[in-house]
Amino acid sequence: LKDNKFSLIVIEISKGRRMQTLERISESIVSGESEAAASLVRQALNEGIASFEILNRGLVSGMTVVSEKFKNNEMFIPEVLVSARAMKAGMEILRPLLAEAEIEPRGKVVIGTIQGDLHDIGKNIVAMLLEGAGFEVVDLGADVPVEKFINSAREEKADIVGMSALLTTTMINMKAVIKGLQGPAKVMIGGAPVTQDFADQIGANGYAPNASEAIDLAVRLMKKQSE
Ligand code: B1M
Repeated sequence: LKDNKFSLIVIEISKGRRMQTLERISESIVSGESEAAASLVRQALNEGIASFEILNRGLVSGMTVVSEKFKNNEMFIPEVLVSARAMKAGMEILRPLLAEAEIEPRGKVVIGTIQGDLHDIGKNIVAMLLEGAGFEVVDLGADVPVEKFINSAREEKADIVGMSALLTTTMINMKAVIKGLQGPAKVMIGGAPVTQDFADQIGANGYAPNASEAIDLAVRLMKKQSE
């Protein structure tokens, strides 16, 4: 009984330490400390925290705070950019680990942020998780011209074309890509202003409100592909 109690205490302490590390990762994103973000991600991995959990409960949770602060005028563009850089520093360490999770490609996704739009944090997360879920991902980057999406989908023989938009003024460019696409590729879209209604309106095959649902959606679209 004594031994059991001791084990429980040890488990609780280590849980507490893990939470602390995740919170510190989140804080390093908010304060925009790239080096701290990278070294805390390494520390979290050494503590045995799963890469998926570090991404969601550390990095993404920090960026969510940044989004809120930006919305409430508590943070401004230069600070947001510094936070975005810290997020990238942390993500660089996780990327190979998330990609290692599966071996056989489940399908090929050509992904990017639509023309006129420089926001790439959410798109990068979706791309990384897709890789982690076993998809082969061709990332076209941000501000991707309509023609480039269309040509790359054909050249890469993409199973899925994924588009992200964060601006109400750019999301409409997704419609032009869908119109120009020929072939069997399915289209999935996402980004803060995008909705299921909008996806239906422009004829996309699916919409996901966040990165984990984007992975489920991609898996579903691959099933439809083979039907
Ligand atoms: Co800009 N920005 N920004 N910004 N920025 C927003 C989007 C805004 C809502 C802020 C606000 O006013 N409240 C607003 C848009 C308003 C609108 O259109 N209605 C805005 C504006 C106006 C602008 C500028 C015009 C500002 C200016 O210059 N005056 C300018 C535009 C530049 C351009 O693109 N041409 C601009 C610039 C910037 C920065 C460069 C400073 C920086 C981007 C840095 C970068 O990405 N490298 C930035 C940021 C960081 C933001 C906010 C604060 C945060 C966005 C973010 O990274 N969120 C944002 C406020 C907000 O969204 N509340 C804002 C975290 C990220 C994890 O979430 O991207 O939503 P998100 O991705 C999620 C889901 O949406 C989903 O999964 C992701 C993970 O769960 N998802 C997909 C995303 N893509 C998907 C694709 C899928 C499926 C799911 O399938 C393919």
